[in-house]
Amino acid sequence: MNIIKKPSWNISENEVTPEALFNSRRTFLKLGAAALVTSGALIEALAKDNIPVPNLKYLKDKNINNLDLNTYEQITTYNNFYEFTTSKGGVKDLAHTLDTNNWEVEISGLVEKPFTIDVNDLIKKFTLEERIYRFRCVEGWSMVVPWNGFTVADLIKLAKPLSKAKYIRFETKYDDDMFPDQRRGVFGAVDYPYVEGLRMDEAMNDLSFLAVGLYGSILPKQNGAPLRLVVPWKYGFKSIKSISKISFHEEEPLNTWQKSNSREYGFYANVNPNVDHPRWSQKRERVLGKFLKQRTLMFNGYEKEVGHLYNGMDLRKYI
Ligand SMILES: Nc1nc2c(c(=O)[nH]1)N[C@H]1C(S)=C(S)[C@@H](COP(=O)(O)O)O[C@H]1N2
Ligand SMILES: [Mo]
Repeated sequence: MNIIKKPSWNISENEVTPEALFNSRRTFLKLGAAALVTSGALIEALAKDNIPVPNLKYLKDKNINNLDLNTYEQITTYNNFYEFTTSKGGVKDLAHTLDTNNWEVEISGLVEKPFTIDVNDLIKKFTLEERIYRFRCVEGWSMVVPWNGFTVADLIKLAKPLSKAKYIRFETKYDDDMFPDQRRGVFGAVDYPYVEGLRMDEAMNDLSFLAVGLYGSILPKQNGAPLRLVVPWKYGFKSIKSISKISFHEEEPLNTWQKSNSREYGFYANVNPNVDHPRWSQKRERVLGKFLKQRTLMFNGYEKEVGHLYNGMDLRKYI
């Protein structure tokens, strides 16, 4: 846990009240926001690292794999969000036009009864938890992120799909006042709105997650506020941001990157060091903030949890 290693957390014991809150970061996060904001010392410490004061309550991830978290700064300043720009450093400065007020999420397609719900009312229906996940972009960089949110499985239970629904489809909001490239289309290779999908058994897997926050606070706009998918065993482009439509289908949805270039990007996009991208190797990756590259793991390290979903499938064909 990298926050605790940082000098700003070296607050002497007697400066801190109540002591129980601060003896470990683990305790601190478990208690949630309400107890926290009472401490000026803590707020200062968070501010020094540019980490917002946590404003979500959630069940803590035990981080049994001891993943080394990327910093809040790294996660929120290096982004892919083509609706704003293709410059990874530029997204954070442009994303202010994304307006998450009165954000509705439409649930439709093969469900018992379609409905539309305000995203805040949707979030209130679930117990939030933290998920510390590896995140691997198809371009060869990666990071470790402490997300907050709920499982796609929980969302599916609420949506009540019919048994003939075999796929779930997600769509980013379409609003060219909020997303400048939806109007300009400068990056012509991508059709908006951005679309992604999962097979229903993939979506029901416990790893499939809908994030509403990171590091204990609501998602920054550049990371896909107010609601984004996180599928940690798949390349990052599957993790669609700023979702406003979720629907259920019999047929496999055509996702944005497959539509744009089906030779290079498919529907599955499982992280796989043994299948190269047509233009580069996928054997290694650069973790944000680290100098040396590291080996990429099969299914991004989640083979035990998801390998069975692809039994009998040729992963060279189903890219
Ligand atoms: N709507 C939308 N979702 C998107 C993208 C995008 O351009 N638009 N980029 C994808 C890609 S390629 C990656 S790697 C991740 C990046 O997420 P991050 O900026 O939170 O790291 O978002 C994915 N989701
Ligand atoms: Mo990506």
